[in-house]
Amino acid sequence: MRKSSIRRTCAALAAVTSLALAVTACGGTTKKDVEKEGGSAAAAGKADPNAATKKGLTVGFLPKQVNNPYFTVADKGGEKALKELGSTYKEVGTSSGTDTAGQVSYVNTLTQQQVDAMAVSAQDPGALCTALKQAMQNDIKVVTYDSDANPECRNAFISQASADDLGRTQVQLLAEQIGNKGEIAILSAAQTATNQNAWIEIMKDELKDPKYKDIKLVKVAYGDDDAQKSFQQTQGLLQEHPGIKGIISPTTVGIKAAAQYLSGSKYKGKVKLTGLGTPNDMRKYVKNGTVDEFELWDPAKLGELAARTAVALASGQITGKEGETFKAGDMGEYTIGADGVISLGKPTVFNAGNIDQYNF
Ligand code: RAM
Repeated sequence: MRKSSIRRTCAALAAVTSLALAVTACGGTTKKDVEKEGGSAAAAGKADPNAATKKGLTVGFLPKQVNNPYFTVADKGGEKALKELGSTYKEVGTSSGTDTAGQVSYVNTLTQQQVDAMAVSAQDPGALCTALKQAMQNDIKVVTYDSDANPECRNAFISQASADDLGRTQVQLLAEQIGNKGEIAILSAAQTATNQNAWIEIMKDELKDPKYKDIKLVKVAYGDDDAQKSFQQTQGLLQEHPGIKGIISPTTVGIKAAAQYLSGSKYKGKVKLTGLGTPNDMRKYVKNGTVDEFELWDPAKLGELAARTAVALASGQITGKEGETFKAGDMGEYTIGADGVISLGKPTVFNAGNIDQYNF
């Protein structure tokens, strides 16, 4: 039986039985069968950088949260790239940033729909693993973008910038704004978020530098990428710790909600706020003096790179191994780093001087 017909039969089986059963019955056979059939180098685990870019593929995007403007921009970048490549884009996802069970069922849905690849931003590094592994056993390529899953559960991770750069630069931005002195807090997204947790660990490490000896991190609060909860958490932070001099919010939803709270309070301009935000969300707060400087990468480029990586994987040009390179259209050539991580580049810092040059 050819691989494509194996996949179709299995997906049909998955549709009528429980997916786990279908995958147990089918998943283990697909890869081996292909190898026995003398399938492509990629199917046998080797990249073929000269393989033609396949057209007519379907790539499913599963962001952390569908109604989050950051992911709207990122996924549009993916959609545009897929159109250019002659493939089809689709997006599924939950409206809450903390619905890991919902994310798992969307991975299963994409598997049942036999997409060729999926790009996933994980709300939790471990929760999606079983479902993602089932997808890969069904020969679906899995890239994570923005927020990683455990490395064995995906082929590659498209990282927005190195976690090290992002963690350290956010502390540096705030330290400068508060003159290296005072209590600070972090307003994060979900408590399980892989990306925010990685950055927070690095922030804590950066804070160990003796030059920050007069800065004290008093609390890490979680707003769950929910605007109202993030607003309330900011209010709560300042009630609990009225001496706070600065807040870092490494989430676009959190920083916007915190800015909204600060700008309508007596703390406006006095309590400094930085972190990761989109220029369109933050413009108003930079102009009204609530926020001095914050940073981000271009989410559209992140989505585009995720789409191009997914297509390169599905075309067999790369397998996700360290050292493999591929051409990502106009974005140029990318090399896969350790643990299958592909890094987009350096973040951009936004302030009153440059914010009007950006529209996302
Ligand atoms: C939010 C999400 C996303 C993160 C950005 C900075 O939109 O938590 O995962 O990368 O902020």
